[in-house]
Amino acid sequence: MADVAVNPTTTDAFGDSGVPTAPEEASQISEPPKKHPLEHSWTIWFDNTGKTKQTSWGSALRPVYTFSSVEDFWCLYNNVIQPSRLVQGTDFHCFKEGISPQWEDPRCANGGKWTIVCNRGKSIDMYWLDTLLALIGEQFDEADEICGVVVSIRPRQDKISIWTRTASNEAAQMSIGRQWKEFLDYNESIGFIAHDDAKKAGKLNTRYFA
Ligand code: MGP
Repeated sequence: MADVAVNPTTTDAFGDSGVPTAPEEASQISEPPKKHPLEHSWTIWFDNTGKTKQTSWGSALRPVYTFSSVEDFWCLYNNVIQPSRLVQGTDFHCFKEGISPQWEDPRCANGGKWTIVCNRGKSIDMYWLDTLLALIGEQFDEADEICGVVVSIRPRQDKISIWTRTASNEAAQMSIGRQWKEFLDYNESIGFIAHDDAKKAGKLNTRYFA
């Protein structure tokens, strides 16, 4: 999938030096190449749970950027630091535009999440990128079921979770869980927790395993 990358910096009327080209030269430049649209627009959200322990959950949750083309994705990705270099307590989300990464959003309310845990270092960066590419490239058979993904940097173990819409749709959840493991070549068992169950009993209530 990575071979779809293009260099967005070559699409403007600036030379390699960053200096604008002369007017006659610029007039010969035809329209910049068209960007390759994604099926959905995606919004990156940022949260720092560590700094908000004393306040309510999500009070630092912010949308930071929305992209809707392959080129804008790579532009963002190349300019945003890797998960392994984020500070403890950071959550970084990539959700379909219009869906906010919280249980309260109506598209998430009846859903849940699959979670993989990762060791610090390169593996989380690789899993994060591969997951993003699978999502924005609509690689999942049940792509419509997916709300987004979050990477959580925590002192003990980092984790990545895919949020889905309909926890009661077991077949769809199992398809997403199995395909995700295949895409990442991830061999450990992973669990799916419905948000409703998380509210009541936390991790004790894992509903599905893949
Ligand atoms: P979590 O981050 O989903 O669990 O929720 P985790 O991964 O066990 O914890 P972490 O410390 O590794 O982040 C942790 C707690 O945050 C929950 O018990 C809720 O109190 C609160 N919380 C989490 N989420 C995703 C939401 C949400 O969407 N809405 C609200 N209101 N609270 C949430």
